[in-house]
Amino acid sequence: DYDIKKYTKRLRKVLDDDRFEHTLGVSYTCAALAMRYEYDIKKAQVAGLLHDCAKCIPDEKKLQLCIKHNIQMTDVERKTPFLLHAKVGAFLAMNQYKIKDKEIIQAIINHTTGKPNMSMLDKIVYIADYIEPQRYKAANLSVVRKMAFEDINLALFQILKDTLKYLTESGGDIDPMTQKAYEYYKEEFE
Ligand code: DGI
Ligand code: FE
Ligand code: FE
Ligand code: FE
Repeated sequence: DYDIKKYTKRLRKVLDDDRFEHTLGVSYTCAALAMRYEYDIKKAQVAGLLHDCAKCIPDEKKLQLCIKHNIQMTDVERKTPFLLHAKVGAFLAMNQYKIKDKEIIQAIINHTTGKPNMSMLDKIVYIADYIEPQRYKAANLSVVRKMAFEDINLALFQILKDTLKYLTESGGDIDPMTQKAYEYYKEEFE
């Protein structure tokens, strides 16, 4: 079973204070969304807890870990290595935190870019990451926070749309997966 106390203890050591607080916020928000959408609460909590476990690893080290462990990188990830905290985080969840559940691992991989046809847990973590109580630098927060508990797919699409808009305006390189995720859900809503 999941030793949430042990994971939390490790995370407190490997994350800075703000990231640790964000992590707790995401974990509890995941639990709340799991209650609303009748998903396994413990699994949602664990996925939220571990989603950013690689966030405080320096970029150079993340790139090294990807090369060493054959983790495939896109060109955008090579250029924007912070994106790799998702894939590296999934790797650490498996190998350090000993998580065997594939849905949890996938949710960690998908938490930054999203992807087409996300699982319920992918959606829960992706959305919780955006709406957790400490988050304040995101578009349409109060609207999306309410929407998340009313229509999970609509909230997901709104976040994908706002993220793409932000990346386009700020000139960030867009990962192919972010673009594909947006287009997939756009089909559904526009
Ligand atoms: O790790 P967190 O900050 O909690 O959240 P996250 O892992 O979801 O990362 C959020 C940031 O990632 C946000 O500023 C948007 C950015 N992002 C998402 N998709 C892409 C992206 N940045 C770039 N450059 N390209 C993407 O495709
Ligand atoms: Fe993240
Ligand atoms: Fe996110
Ligand atoms: Fe996060």
